[in-house]
Amino acid sequence: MTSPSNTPVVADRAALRARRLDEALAHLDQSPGKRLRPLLLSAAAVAVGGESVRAGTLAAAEALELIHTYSLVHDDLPAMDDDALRRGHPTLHVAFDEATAILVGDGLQARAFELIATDNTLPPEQRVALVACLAKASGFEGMVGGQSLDMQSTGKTLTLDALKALHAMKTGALITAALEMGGIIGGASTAQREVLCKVGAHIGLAFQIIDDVIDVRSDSATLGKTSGKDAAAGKSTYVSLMGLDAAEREATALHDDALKLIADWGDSADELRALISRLVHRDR
Ligand code: GRG
Repeated sequence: MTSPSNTPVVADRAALRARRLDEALAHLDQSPGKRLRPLLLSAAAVAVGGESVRAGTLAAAEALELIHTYSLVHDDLPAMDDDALRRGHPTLHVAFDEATAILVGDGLQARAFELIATDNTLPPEQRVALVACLAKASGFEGMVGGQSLDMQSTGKTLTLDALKALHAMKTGALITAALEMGGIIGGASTAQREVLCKVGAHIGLAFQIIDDVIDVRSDSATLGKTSGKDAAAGKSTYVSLMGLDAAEREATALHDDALKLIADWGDSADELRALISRLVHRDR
């Protein structure tokens, strides 16, 4: 007879895989994003002297994209932005249901940390540093905190400084984490990591400013998501506070300052420079 202590709790793991979650993940796979954060991570690793395509880089880059994807799935929920369109396709809670969208987001988040923690090609101390960096950027002091501030800002006119602080957390923290994680994998010195964080703060802000500019300039079909939502919800945006031209000038200045920070980094930083420019000179 099998004793309770050696009876497997999960007799057949494959049978326990929830088909609905697999279908929901397949729906997300139909419309991948621009993968800017994984690209930034890899470019930062190369910039500080690491190799771009090694297993550990791929695991960390994938983890970052999973966190980003979870944030978009949850952001679209009725309790948050209540959006029906994302990347040109129905949002997950519309195509499936709210419970599935919440669970997929939760699962993606857990999987992200699992990917890093179990990657045997990364030294244990790097795994710990990567998990800590990604968790901090995702959590109360980063994206989640920024999202909460954003939700509380509906119908209020924020000062420019308050808007910047909100976006540094909501959007900037994960972009900065991409660079910092690349630095960790590439073996960056403390000084290089500090520069990468400064670059992240600059381009995170520039990225969000351009997002607001594109939101005004484009229609929903071009954007693949509902355009003009923040303004319609009475939220402050860079365009509403600064005007379109000044917002574009500010993004260009941040872009230029970011490039100056890595001006003496040599050819290994070319990929990073190109990405920084792509981030600001984008139309979607
Ligand atoms: C729900 C915890 C939680 C957080 C949500 C990031 C975020 C916080 C919400 C997204 C809202 C939004 C549209 C912010 C503007 C900046 C942004 C993150 C745009 C989307 O990122 P891209 O352009 O998307 O990299 P793709 O689709 O290319 O992956």
